Amino acid sequence: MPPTNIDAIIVGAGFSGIYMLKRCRELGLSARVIEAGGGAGGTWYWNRYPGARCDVESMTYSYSFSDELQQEWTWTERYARQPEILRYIEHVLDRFDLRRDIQLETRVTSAVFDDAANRWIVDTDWGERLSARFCIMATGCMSTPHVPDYEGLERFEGDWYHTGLWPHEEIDFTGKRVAVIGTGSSGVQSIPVIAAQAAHLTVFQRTPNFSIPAWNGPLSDDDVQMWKSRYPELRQRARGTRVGDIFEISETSALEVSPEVRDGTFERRWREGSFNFLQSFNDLITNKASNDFAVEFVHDKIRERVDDPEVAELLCPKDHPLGTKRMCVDTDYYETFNRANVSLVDVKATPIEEITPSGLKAGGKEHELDAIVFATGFDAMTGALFNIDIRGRDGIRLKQKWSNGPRSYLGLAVAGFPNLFTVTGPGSPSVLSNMMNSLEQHIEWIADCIDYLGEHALDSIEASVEAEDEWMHHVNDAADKTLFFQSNTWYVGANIPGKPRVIYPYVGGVGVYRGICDEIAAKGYEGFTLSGPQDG
Ligand code: FAD
Ligand code: N01
Repeated sequence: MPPTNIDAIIVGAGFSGIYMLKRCRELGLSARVIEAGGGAGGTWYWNRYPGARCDVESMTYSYSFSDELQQEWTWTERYARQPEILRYIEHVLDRFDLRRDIQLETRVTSAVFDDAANRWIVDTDWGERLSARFCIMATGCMSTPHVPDYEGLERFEGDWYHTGLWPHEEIDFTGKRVAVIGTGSSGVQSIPVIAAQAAHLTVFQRTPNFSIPAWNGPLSDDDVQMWKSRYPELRQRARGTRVGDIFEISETSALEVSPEVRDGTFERRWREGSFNFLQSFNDLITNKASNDFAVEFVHDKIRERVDDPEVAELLCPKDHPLGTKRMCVDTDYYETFNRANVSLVDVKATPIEEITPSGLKAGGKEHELDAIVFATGFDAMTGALFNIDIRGRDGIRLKQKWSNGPRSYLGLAVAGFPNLFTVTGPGSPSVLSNMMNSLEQHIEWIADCIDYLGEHALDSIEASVEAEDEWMHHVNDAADKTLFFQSNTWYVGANIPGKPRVIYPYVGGVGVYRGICDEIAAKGYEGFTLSGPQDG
C-alpha cells in the first residue's frame, strides 16, 4: 500500500498535540494527530491516581491562546483535579472541532526521513504508513512510566499499579494493605488519599522530597473575576518570567537580610503556598548558603507537622538543595504520617530486595501486601522519543545521536533531522516552568516557522551542527551556574539506570528563552539551514 500523504504528522494528543493540530489547520495544512491512548489528554488521560491534580494554579495551567476559551471556562478549585482538567481538554476538542483529526489507540513505532523525497515516513502499530513533510513530536516529557526492575513482580498475587498508567475504573483500597513506593509529586499527592482508605499504608521512601502546602480550596467568584478581567495582562506578564508563571519575584539575596526578615519572608511565602516559596529570595537556586536557610526553614515545618521525631527526621530532605529536585505541593502530606495506619520505610537503609507473592521484602523484612502502587516516576524527556525508531538524514538514529545525552538546537530541532520538531524537548525550559506557557510558546514558534517556509517557497528547515553545539554549550553553562548538578534527580537523568547524567531542561528561564527564540526567528531562522525544492 502506498503511504497516506499528509502535510504534518503530530505524535501525541496531550495539551501540546491538540494545540499543534489547531495551529496546523489554521495554516491550511492537512494534519493528523496520532495518539497511543484511548482518549486525548496525555498526562491527564493517563494519570488518574487518587489525588491527581495540577500544582500550577488552574487559572494559569490552561491555554491562553483563545480569550473566548479562557472567559467561558470556569475552574472550580485553586488546583484542579485530574477529572476536571480532562473535562476541560474534552471541551477544547469539541469547541474547536479537533476530534476528527485525532487518531486514538495508535502508537507511532518509527519515523524515518526519506532524503530523496524530503519527507518523513511514519509507521504505526496498526501497520499504517504515512508520509509527511513535517513531523512534530508532541510525545510529552512525562509520558513513559518507569517501573523499577524488581525481581518477582510477576509472581505478586495482589494488584499493582503505576500512577502514570492508572486504570479507568475506581480502585477501592478499603480494608487493604497497600504499599506506595516513591515520594515524588505523584506519591505526595496520592499518599494522603490512599491512607484515608486503606487498612494500612506503608510508604517506601528512597529520598525525601521538599513539599510546600497547596492551601487548595474552591475558587471564589471574586478570584475568578479578577483573573478573567485581567487575563491578557497577566498572561503576558507570565510569559516574561523565569518559570512562566506569575509569582512575586524577589530582588534580594537571602544573605542580605536579617534572620528575622528572612524567616518572616519564608513564613509569608509558606502561607501563600506552592512554588511561590522558591521565589522567596533571588539566589535560592544559585547560592548554596542561601538555599541552606530555605532548607532549614522547611525542615522545621516538617518537624512541626510530624508527631514522631524519628519519622520527621526521615522525611527531612538532606541530600539536595531545595528546588533542584522538582518540589512537591501537598495537601496534608506530612500529617498523613501521624495516622496510626501509616508507616514509613527508609529504602536507602533497608533496600527493597524482591517482590514476593504476598508482598515485598525490604532489608530482610517481609511486608504483607494486597496492593502495590508504584509512584516511581518516568523516563523523563527522552523516554517517549526513544520508544520511536526515529531516523534522520543518512539513516542516523536519534537514540544513537543522543547516546551521551540529548543534543538539540533550542530543544526544538535536531541537526540531521530536517522538518522534525520536538515540543518542550530536552534543551528547552519545559519541565522547569508552567508547561502550558512553554508548550504554547513552542507550538506558536513551530507554526510561525512552517508559515515562514511557505511564504518563502521553502520546504525544508534543519538545525546546523554549529548552532546545536553552541546551544548545548549554553544549556550546560547555564546549569553550571546553578545547584542543579548537586542533586540526583530526573532533571539530570539520575532516576533511570544507565541514563547519561547531563542536564535535560534549559535552566535559563522561560522569558529569556522566549526572547532568544524570537530573535532567531526574526533573523530568518539563524542557525538553521533553509532550503527549497530548487536547492534539492
Ligand atoms: P503529554 O500530556 O505527556 O502527552 C503526550 C502524549 O503523547 C501522550 O498521550 C502519549 O500517549 C502520546 N505518545 C507518546 N509517544 C507516542 C507514540 N509513540 N505514539 C503515539 N502517541 C504517543 N506541568 C505543569 O506545568 N503544571 C502541573 O501542575 C503539572 N502537573 C502534572 C501532573 C502529573 C501527574 C504529571 C505526570 C505531569 C504534570 N505536569 C504539569 C507536566 C505535564 O506533563 C504537562 O503540563 C503537559 O500536560 C504536557 O502535555 P504534552 O501534550 O506536552 O505531553
Ligand atoms: O516521579 P518522581 P513522580 N526504589 O521521579 C522513587 C510531574 N508531576 O511521578 O528520589 C525506590 O518525581 C524516587 O526516589 P529517588 C512533576 O514534574 C507533577 O512523582 O529517585 N524508590 C522518587 O521518590 C514530577 O517531578 C505532579 O531516590 C524509587 C519517586 O520514586 C514528575 O511529574 C504530580 C525507585 C519518583 O518520583 C514526576 O513525578 C505528579 C526505586 N527503584 C507528577 N525508583 C503535580 O503535582 C524511583 N523511586 C503537578
